[in-house]
Amino acid sequence: MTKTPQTLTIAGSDSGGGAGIQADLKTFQELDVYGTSVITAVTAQNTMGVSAIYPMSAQAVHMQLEAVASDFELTALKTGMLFNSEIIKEVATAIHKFDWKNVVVDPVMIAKGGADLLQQEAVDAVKTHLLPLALLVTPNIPEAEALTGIPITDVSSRQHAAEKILSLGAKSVVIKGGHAMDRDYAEDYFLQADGESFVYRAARISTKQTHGTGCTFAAAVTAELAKGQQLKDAIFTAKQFIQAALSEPLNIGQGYGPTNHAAYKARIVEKREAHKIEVFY
Ligand code: PXL
Repeated sequence: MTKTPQTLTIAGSDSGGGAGIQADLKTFQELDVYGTSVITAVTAQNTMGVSAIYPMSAQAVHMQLEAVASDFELTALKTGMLFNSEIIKEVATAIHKFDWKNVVVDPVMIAKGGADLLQQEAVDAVKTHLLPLALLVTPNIPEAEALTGIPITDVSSRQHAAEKILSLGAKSVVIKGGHAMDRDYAEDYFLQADGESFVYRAARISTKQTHGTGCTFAAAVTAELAKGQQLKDAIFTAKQFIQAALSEPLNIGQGYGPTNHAAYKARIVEKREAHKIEVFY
C-alpha cells in the first residue's frame, strides 16, 4: 500500500480557527495529505481581530522541528507566520539540515486588523535566510511591496516585483491579486526562474468572509506538491480550492469570517461543476 503523503506547516496558531496552523491542517486534511505542525506563536484572536500574540522561544521551535524531522517523511512543507528573525533562522537551519524539498513560503506579515505577525526587523531575515530555500513564495500585493520596495500599481510593476523576488533566490513566486483594485477578477501572477509566467484569473467574490485566505491557498499548494503534483498544477488546484472556500461562506463569527475549507471536497463529492479558472500565458 502506498503511504499517505506527509506534510508540515510551520506557522502561528489562530484560536479562531480560520487562519494559521488551523487553516493549514484543515486544508491538508481536505486534500488527503497527513499534516504535522510546528507552532511559532500562539495568537489570541477571533474573526474580529488579534488581542494578543505569544511567540514561542527559538528553542521550542527547534525542538518541534527536530521531533517532526526524526519521524516523518515530508514531501512538502509550508511556512506562515514566523514572527521574528530568531525563529526564521531556526526554520532555515532545519530546512537545510534535513534537506527538505518543496518549500512553500507564505511571507505572512500583517493580520487583517493590522496586527504585526512579522516584526519589522524580520523582513530582512525572510529575504536572506528563507527566500533562497523556497520553491514558491506566495506574497499578496502589500507583502510583495514590502519584500521588494516596489509599489505595485499595474502589470509592469507586478512583473518587476516578481523578478526582484526571484533575484533574492526563490525559484518561483505567485503574487496574489486579492488586494488589487480590479472589481471583476482576482488575478494571480506566477513567475519562475526560467522566465515562464502565467496569470491565473478567477471571478472576484464579494464577501467579508476572507479570514485565512492566504494561509489556505498556500496550504493547498503544499498539499498538492506533497502528493507529487507539478507546481503549476498545484497552484491551479489551490486556486480552485480557495475559490470554492470563498464562494460558499460559513457565516461564522461577527467579523471577517473564516473561509469554508470543506467546500472544495463537497463539490467533488456532489459532482458539482468546478469553478472557472482561466490561465493566460
Ligand atoms: O492570514 C495570515 C495569518 C497567518 N497566521 C496567523 C494569523 C493570520 C491572520 O490573522 O492569525 C496565526
